[in-house]
Amino acid sequence: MKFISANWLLTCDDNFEIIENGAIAFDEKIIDIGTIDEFQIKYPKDNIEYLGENSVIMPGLINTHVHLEFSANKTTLQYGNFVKWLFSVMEHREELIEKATKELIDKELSNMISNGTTTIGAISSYGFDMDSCIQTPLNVVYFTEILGSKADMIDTLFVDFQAKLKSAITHKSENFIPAIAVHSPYSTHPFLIREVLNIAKENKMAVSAHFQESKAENDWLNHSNGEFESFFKDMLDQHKSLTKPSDFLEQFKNIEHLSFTHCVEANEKELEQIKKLGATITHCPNSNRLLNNSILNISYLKDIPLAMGTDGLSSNNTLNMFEEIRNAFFMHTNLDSAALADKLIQASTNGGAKALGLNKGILKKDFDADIIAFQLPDRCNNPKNLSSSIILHTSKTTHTYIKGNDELNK
Ligand code: MCF
Ligand code: FE
Repeated sequence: MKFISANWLLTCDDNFEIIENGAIAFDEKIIDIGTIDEFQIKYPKDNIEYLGENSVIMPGLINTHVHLEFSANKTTLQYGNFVKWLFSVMEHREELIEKATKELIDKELSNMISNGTTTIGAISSYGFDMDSCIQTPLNVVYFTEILGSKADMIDTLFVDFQAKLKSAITHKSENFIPAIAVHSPYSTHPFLIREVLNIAKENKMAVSAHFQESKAENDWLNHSNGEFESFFKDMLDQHKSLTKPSDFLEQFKNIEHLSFTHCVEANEKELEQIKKLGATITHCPNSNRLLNNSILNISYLKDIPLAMGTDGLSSNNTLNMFEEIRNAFFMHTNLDSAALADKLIQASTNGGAKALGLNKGILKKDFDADIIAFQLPDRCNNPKNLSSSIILHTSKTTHTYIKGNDELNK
């Protein structure tokens, strides 16, 4: 059993309890949690390692949505407009995928560990990131993606999807968990959606989908016009949207661990449906900014659970979750800064675990010991300022424990 202590311990439980001078005992799971004083009485013979001045202990960060196969993009893709970006992905996809070698993906995963991430939801379009995801110490919920709207391609696409999913299932382990991603309502045929969701239900798999990411998507789904019209006509000879947003959402009933990424254009009715489905919204603020999509209206979400993701390097310059939530902190100017900071930290831990269906994200007895620690540059006098101090001053951790092992100090 290991014992560590710090000036501040954020449990990220549902009440966002913070313990000043906190201590935690763990092996693979969390065994006990309390104040340093309590621990000294309870465990008089054990060495409780103090992590230094202005130290903080909190749950590891959960990056609920990332596309590792696009990790080679730096300056290739066209930002500033969602449809132009999509065209540029189609044009450069082969070269980007080829450049995203195992070494490159491994390097990104190891950077994530240094940046305090302990779990990712990896959306896999091709399966080329599978070996890296199996070998990394990170916990990976591995989403095999289904994508394709052309009726004459459905059978081929489904066979290909089944083969990739089967391969993921063969490698299932405690820290590599197969799951299913539906790319989006505009790009995936309703037949494929129905079939893959049946598989998800039978196997109790987590499911994720991009939803209402851009105005172009909203116009196309509701009116079959807008910026997507020429895209579908020219690329796919398709003249009408295959589904309405609410019909798309209806298909996701009875999925236990469900998340929709982006949702920046979702209207009140769609948000109500998302809430009824018990789903989480995954917010990827950097990606929304770079593709000139809207800023998610967090107040509009009311009590829909929130998680955070970086999306891929196809629409971001970093996979560092601290940098992601720092940008979100500056972006949502209509919210009180301290309350927003708490919400973003909660969404990056507890919220991510809920979206992915994991026993993580909270420092509490019997939860997995995915724990990070770091030091703030100076004393924090008030727990009310702790989350914003963390978000403003942290990019890396000194300790990243995954199931009780410190992956930074081996
Ligand atoms: O979330 C962003 C933007 N929205 C949609 N798709 C992607 C994102 N980042 C990467 N993608 C992938 C997606 O999984 O790009 C491809 C899909 O395989 C786009 S479809 C040509
Ligand atoms: Fe994405």
